[in-house]
Amino acid sequence: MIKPLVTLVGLLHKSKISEQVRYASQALPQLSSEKYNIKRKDFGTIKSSDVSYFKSILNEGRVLTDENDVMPYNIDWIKNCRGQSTVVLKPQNTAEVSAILKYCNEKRLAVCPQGGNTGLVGGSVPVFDEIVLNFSLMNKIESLDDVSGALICEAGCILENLDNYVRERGLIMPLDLGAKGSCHIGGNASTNAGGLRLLRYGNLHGSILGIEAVKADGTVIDCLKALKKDNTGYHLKHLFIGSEGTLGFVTKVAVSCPVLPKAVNLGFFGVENFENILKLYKSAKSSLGEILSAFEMADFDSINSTVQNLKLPNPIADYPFYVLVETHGSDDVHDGEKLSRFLSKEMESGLIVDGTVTSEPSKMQTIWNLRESIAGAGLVVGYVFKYDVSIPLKNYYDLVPILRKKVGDKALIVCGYGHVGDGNIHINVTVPKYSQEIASVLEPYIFEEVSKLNGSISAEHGIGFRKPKYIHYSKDKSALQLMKDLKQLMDPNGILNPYKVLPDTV
Ligand code: FAD
Ligand code: 2HG
Ligand code: ZN
Repeated sequence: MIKPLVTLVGLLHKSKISEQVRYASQALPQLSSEKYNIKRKDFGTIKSSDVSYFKSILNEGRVLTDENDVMPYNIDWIKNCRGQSTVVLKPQNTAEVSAILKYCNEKRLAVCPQGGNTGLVGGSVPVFDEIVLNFSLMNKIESLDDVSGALICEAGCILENLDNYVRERGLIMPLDLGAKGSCHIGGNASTNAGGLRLLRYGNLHGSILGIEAVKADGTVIDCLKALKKDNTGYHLKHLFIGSEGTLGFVTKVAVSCPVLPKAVNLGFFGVENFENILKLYKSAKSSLGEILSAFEMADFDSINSTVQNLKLPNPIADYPFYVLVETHGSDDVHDGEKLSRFLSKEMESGLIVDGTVTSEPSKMQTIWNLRESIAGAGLVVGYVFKYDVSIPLKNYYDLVPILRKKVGDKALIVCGYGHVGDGNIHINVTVPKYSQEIASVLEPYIFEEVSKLNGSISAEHGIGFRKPKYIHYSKDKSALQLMKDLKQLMDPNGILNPYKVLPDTV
């Protein structure tokens, strides 16, 4: 029986980032299977003998079956999806993951891999009674080569912990995101997470040097080389990067860590219109050159709703648009001057209306905190339809005003923000409560429009549970068929994260 809501809400607030968010509604989300009308596939159902087996290879404490203990693992970060799993397993090493999958494959038991459960497309939680395999106890750092920058660690290491660890040794992680306090490096690899530094350090297909993963039948695939160059046959690690747990479970990762920049400077600017943001981006690339590490934008509604809902300070006045520019370099005076010169030049040209430049850690933190908190701000007042799309820069912001008009007063806020340098905009449509009527105004319309603009329906969050039926807007039939063939080869019984990524029909 489900325990009183008070207890459940307490449990849901376990993770660090969830604490930032006071949810408007304390009700449990509707079951995903009902909300999206999904039929259970023909998998085995868990018996008490299965639970006994899991307890024999893990131990009592690492097999959760109490409904209250299991509940948080069934619900995603935005409280949109709710699965019906009755068992959560917490392996401590690769051999345990392998034994679990071998057993599940033989019994046709479906399994949902879960990292920090910060995913935004419902991929990290079960839909029906899939077993949750949670990686939080696989959190050991194996080695760090401080000359090459190669870090080898287990999949369940929290990104922020890794960043702190390598910082103490003169390096940084090549990726940074608002969920860093909770997300795992294995989750990052499995989603090919982008984030706030991608502009400078590239995506994980480049930064991940090697991967160890477990296939559906329990075979451990060892591609855990920490070499920059390795052209020996097929580059198999890439199959696991971004495949969202549908081809194998990532157990270890080798990551190339860049050098900790000696000088970090941050500018936060007010801008009159979106056209000026594009001009500013072009100018920033030429004025700041190799030290440019982030170029982010947010519209007034994104910043204003974050300020209002989360009571966060905005260091500058109200403007239609905001731009955040960060530099990573090696000379504090030189880099600071470069950014200040850029600010003065563009204030004179009128591209920047107002702005601030700082290298003081606490001030930079305030600005980044405002930017990173946009993702959770709408959840305080209602339900948020989240879209994460890539659009060619000249059309980057086009859909926001169009959607505002289309949803009218059904929405509390329609806002756009994101990683301009990567052509990736996040459009958040906040409504008082989830409704199928509003969902059908937005979808598939938004994906059709993105497709017409030659964009991608998922820039960085993935396809997960929410978007398989829309994947054809971004992927050709021939590519989808190859995805299906690979799935069949690596997971013939389809037990790895079912109902996710792949559409039912090609
Ligand atoms: P989970 O959410 O647990 O899982 C994500 C997917 O990966 C699921 O399909 C899951 O089944 C699978 N998975 C997890 N671990 C493994 C494993 N070891 N092996 C195989 N499959 C696995 N994303 C960005 O790209 N850029 C951002 O800037 C960004 N900012 C965010 C800010 C906030 C506040 C939040 C809440 C989310 C943000 N995200 C962002 C989304 C999310 O944090 C990323 O997708 C992240 O990489 C997920 O990591 P996780 O450990 O939480 O994975
Ligand atoms: C970000 O860039 C994240 O802040 C989250 O990718 C985006 O929640 C979102 O829409
Ligand atoms: Zn993002």
